[in-house]
Amino acid sequence: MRPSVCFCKQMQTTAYEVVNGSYVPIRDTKQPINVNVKDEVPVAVPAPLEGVGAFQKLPMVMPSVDILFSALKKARRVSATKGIANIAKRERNRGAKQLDALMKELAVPLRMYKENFPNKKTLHPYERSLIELTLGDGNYEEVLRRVDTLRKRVVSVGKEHASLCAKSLTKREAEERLDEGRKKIEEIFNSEGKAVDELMHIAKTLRAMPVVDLETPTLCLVGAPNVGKSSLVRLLSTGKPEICNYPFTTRGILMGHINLSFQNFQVTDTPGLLRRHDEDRNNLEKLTLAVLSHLPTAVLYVHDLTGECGTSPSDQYIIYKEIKERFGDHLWLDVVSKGDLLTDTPVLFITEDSNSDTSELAKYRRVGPDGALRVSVMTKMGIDELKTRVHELLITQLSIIKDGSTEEVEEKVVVPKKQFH
Ligand SMILES: Nc1nc2c(ncn2[C@@H]2O[C@H](COP(=O)(O)OP(=O)(O)OP(=O)(O)O)[C@@H](O)[C@H]2O)c(=O)[nH]1
Ligand SMILES: [Mg+2]
Repeated sequence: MRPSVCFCKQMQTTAYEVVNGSYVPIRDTKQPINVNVKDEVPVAVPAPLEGVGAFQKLPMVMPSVDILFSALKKARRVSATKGIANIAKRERNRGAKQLDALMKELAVPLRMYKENFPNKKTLHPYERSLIELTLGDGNYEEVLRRVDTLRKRVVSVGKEHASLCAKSLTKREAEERLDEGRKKIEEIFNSEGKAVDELMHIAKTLRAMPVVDLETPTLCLVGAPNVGKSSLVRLLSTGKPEICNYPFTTRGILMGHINLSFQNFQVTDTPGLLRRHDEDRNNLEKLTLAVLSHLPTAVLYVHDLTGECGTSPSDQYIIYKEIKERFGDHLWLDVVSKGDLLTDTPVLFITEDSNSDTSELAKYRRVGPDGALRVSVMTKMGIDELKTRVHELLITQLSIIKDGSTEEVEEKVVVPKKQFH
C-alpha cells in the first residue's frame, strides 16, 4: 500500500545558532532495578520519561528598564497613611512606604522569575542538553543566580533605607532619605539589571526552539555533513531547512511534520557528524548526539557515496559503524543519497587505499549498508519507496509508543513513585 502524503502547515522550524561549550550529551542508561522477591531475578524497570515542553511554559520576562520605570511610577503614587497630623511624621511615613513599595515592585517580578524558570536538573535530559549547547555551560544557572542576587540586594537596600527614612526627625530629612534610598535602588538596578535582560534573551531563545512531542512518532535524519539530509527533510515533510553545498549548513535541530493517512508524524533535521571523538565534536554535532541520546526517534541514516559531500565513503563508514553501535536500538532505515550521481565504479578519495578495504567496506562503497535504499532528490529515484518505508517505520514506532504508555500506566499502579527519584 502506498501512503498518500499530504503536507501540513510548517511548524516550529527555526534553526538556531549554537555557541561554544564543553557539554557532551551522555546517554542516561541507568535504570532503577526492581528485584522480584519471589524468584530473586533483578528486573530493570524503565524510568518514566519526564515530559518535554518546559520551554513553552517559561514566564515572559520584562526588560529591566521597564520593570524599573513601572516600579518607580507605582511607588511615587503611594501616599502617607491618613490622619497623621504632624508634618515630619507624615513625611517619614510617606518616604518609608514609598521605599517599601519600590522595593516590593522590583522584587516581586524577580522572585517570580526565580520560581518559574525550572531548575535544570528537573528538566527532560534533551531539554537539559539544549540549554547547555545553546546557552553555554552553566550560563542558564548563572543568569538566574544573578537575577536572584539582584533581588536580594534590592530588598536589603530597600529595607535599610525605608528604616532610615522612618527614623527621620524632620520633613526635610525624610525627603532627603527617600531621595537617597530611591537613587541607591535605581543605581543597583541600573548596574545589575543586565541579568534580567539576559534572562529575557534566554527565555526568548528557549521558547523559539522546536517543539518535540514525545507521543508523536519522530524520524530523525542523521549522517555526515552535506550528504543531503536537509534535502530529504524538505521532500518528506513540511520542514523547510536551508540547503547548501557546504558542510554544517544545518546549524540547529529543525522540526518538520508529515501527515500520512490522517496521522501526524515529526521529522527532525540534524547537523552532520564528522569522523572524530566526542571530546572533539563541535556543539552542532553534540546537538545531533543529544537527539539520538534522549529522544525516542526512528533514524533515517543518510550515506553519500558519490564523493560530493566532502567526507570520504570510508570515513562515513566509520562514523556510521560508531553511531549504529551506540544507537542501534532505534528503529532504523539506511538510504544512499544522490543516486543520480552514482556510477558503477565506487568513488575513492586520494586519501583512501582500497587495497586495505575489508569486504564489508568494499561492499559499503558500492551499495552502502545492507538493505540501504538508493534515492535521488533530483530525479526522484526511490522516493516513493522511501516514503512507503518511512511510513512503515513510523507506524511501528507509533505502536511502540502506545505499548510503552500502557506499560507506564500499569507501572504507576504497582511501583511507588519514590523509586524513580
Ligand atoms: N545531485 C544531487 N545533489 C543532491 C541531492 N540531494 C542533495 N543534493 C545536494 O547536496 C548538497 C547538500 O545538501 P543538503 O541537503 O544541504 O545536505 P545536508 O546533509 O543537510 O548538509 P548539512 O546540513 O551541511 O550537514 C546540496 O547542494 C544539495 O543540492 C541529490 O539527490 N542529487
Ligand atoms: Mg542540512
